[in-house]
Amino acid sequence: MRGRRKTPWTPARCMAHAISLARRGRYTTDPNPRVGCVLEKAGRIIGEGWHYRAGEPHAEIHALQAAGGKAHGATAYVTLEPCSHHGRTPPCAEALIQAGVSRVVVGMQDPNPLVAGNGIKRLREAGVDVEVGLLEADAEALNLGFIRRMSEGRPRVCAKLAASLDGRTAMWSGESQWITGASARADVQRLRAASSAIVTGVETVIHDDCALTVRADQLTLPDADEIAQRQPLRVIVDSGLRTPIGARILKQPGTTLIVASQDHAHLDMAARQQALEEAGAEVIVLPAQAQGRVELKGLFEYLAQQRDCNEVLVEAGATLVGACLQAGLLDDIYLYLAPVLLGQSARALFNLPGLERMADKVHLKIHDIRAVGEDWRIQASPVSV
Ligand code: AOF
Ligand code: ZN
Repeated sequence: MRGRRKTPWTPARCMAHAISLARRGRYTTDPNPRVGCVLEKAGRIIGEGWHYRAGEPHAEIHALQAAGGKAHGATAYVTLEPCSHHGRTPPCAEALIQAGVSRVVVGMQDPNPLVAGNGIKRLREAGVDVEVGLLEADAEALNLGFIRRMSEGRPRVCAKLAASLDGRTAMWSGESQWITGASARADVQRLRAASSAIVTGVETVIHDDCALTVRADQLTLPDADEIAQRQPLRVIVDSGLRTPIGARILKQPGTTLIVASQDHAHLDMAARQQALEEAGAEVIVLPAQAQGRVELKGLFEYLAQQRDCNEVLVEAGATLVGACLQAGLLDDIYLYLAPVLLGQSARALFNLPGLERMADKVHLKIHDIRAVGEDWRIQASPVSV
């Protein structure tokens, strides 16, 4: 009887496997990128690894450790260019050279200015054969936020919204819990866990007394406890420092950052700031835009440049998400639609001042629609026409 032939480990299959390994770091590597590595020799995988957490070994090091002496003469498939710098860990390009790896196939160049082609250069100088760009788009898709921060100094920004089938997010009174079901809320937990920061507005904090944390018991992932050890930075846009001292969000593990606007500096906010700091918050003051509101573009740049945020999730009311949308700051929208109707006196999803004629309508491109429990999730991004 003839044995079943195994699928050969072609270069594309090796890289696809490295990409799936990288995804295992989806919720834990922040602020580092997700990276996977496969070592192949004579048609066999002799080692593999992925980057799990910042400060811990990079993907290549795990793969080299698994392969041991067999790494000599092997081909490494790495989703991101091997690093050349001494960061929290020593350079991976050096480790690959020392192990005698003869060929390295790279998914994409590292946009980190500390690396940016130097890893590839170092490998080539040492006589290693290097190819760049295999499954590049898939390698990039792993780290859209990291790429954005490194190359443009701003994060990738997504908004999460939940609404009834008639597009309403809350009753007129502000009552909004809960529109969507438990499965959709678990899905939001995963969105949060993959984010560097969650941004909300002071009105949402006042009305919902939300915690905006990642909760292990709601994550429905095998390593939920490990994942929940890292809490995304919680950011409250609160130009006039109206966050209640007793708000739940201030008592959660991790950091709550309250962002006030310079225009309110004339008010005597020092006492208020001190009280909020004593209640556990960090308070900063950023430039203002119209009506004394915090300038959102500047806020996102601050989050990328000063707080290492790759991916920011906005979970806020119609005014703040509307302002983000109108300022062209939203990359993607995750809209959960529940099979309920709230009626015409309930609140709408976005406040978009100035939108009056059909010609003014905002266009979206829908990328994905899926059922999540009883609800539907639409993923869409704004497009200019
Ligand atoms: C790699 N392989 O698996 C990862 C890389 O502070 P460190 O030492 O962890 O370095 C972080 C930087 O290293 C990060 O910004 C990115 O440029 C690169 N990440 N490189 O060779 C990996 N995670
Ligand atoms: Zn490295």
